[in-house]
Amino acid sequence: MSELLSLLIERMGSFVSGEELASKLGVSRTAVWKQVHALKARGVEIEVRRQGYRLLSRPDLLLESEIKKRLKTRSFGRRLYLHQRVASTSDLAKELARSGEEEGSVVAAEEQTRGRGRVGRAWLSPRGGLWFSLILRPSIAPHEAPRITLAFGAAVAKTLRRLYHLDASIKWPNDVLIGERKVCGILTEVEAELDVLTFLVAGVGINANNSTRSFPEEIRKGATSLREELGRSVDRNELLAELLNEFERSYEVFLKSGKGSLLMDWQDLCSTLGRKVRILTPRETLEGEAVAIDREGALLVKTSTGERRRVLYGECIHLR
Ligand code: BT5
Repeated sequence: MSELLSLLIERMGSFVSGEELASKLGVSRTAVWKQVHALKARGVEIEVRRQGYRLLSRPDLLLESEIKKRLKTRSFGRRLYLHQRVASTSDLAKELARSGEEEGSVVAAEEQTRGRGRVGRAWLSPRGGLWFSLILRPSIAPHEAPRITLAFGAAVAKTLRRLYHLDASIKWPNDVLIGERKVCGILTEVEAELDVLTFLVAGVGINANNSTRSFPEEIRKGATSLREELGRSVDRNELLAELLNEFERSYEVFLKSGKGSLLMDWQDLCSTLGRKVRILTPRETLEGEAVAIDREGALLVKTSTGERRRVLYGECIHLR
């Protein structure tokens, strides 16, 4: 179905005969007809006439062929599982990983009904957003996993800057902001045996073409979407492919050279450094100035008494 749609996208606005489509796809004309009707049922606007089929507007759907034609990766996104509606793409990715799925596979969905944030928080995932999870099998110790989240956060911020010229920055540890509003969250989950990581699932949620207006007030005031920032929709297939290209590049640097060079990027893209922050950890709340990120990805905070504290996990609030 995705290939048929790709052919219609290439010829948008003009009729393509059933015969031509059938021969290009190597299927019968009846099969083409059935696929067209399945697409129409999903809301894709296709006009059906005697002379063939005509796509009336570009559909906002994740399509394997549209993603793959832009991928420059070795393994990331080479296997794609695209769904309409799931509870959580990270749950599916974890199930796949447990049954031996290879590194680089991606699960994405148009909509999540139980999207998850950290520590049991909910992640709102209506249609129009980009919700996906990537399976990785790095040979690292579980405590090194947060560095990968940092690297991917930087990769998201860089990609949003490059594709859309937006003022994207990272809020330690795992949010991507535009201005002061959250456009993306990343959830990294690991499974390990003893001290060896068996797999890691990086779940990425980006408010792309969805609106944040329907979100509850307390979430809406801190959230934004690409469409709201740009005043137009983005091509989510292009965005996903470009993110995977950037993720794989960062991941390879991370595996080869440790984290040095990633940190350089990270510092440049981080809006937390130099700010007054409040950090909430399960044990305490502390306030001070965020002064640095260390090699482990921990945030160093200088408190009002001049004490330097190191926080590896926690919630960060920008105070000014
Ligand atoms: C995160 O958690 O930011 C990680 C979000 C990861 C979502 C992806 S989507 C694909 C994959 N599948 C999943 O089930 N999850 C991953 P955290 O830092 O805990 O932030 C959660 C908080 O962000 C919530 O408590 C809300 O306040 C806010 N929030 C919820 N939905 C949001 C949205 N769509 N946009 C902006 N903020 C949101």
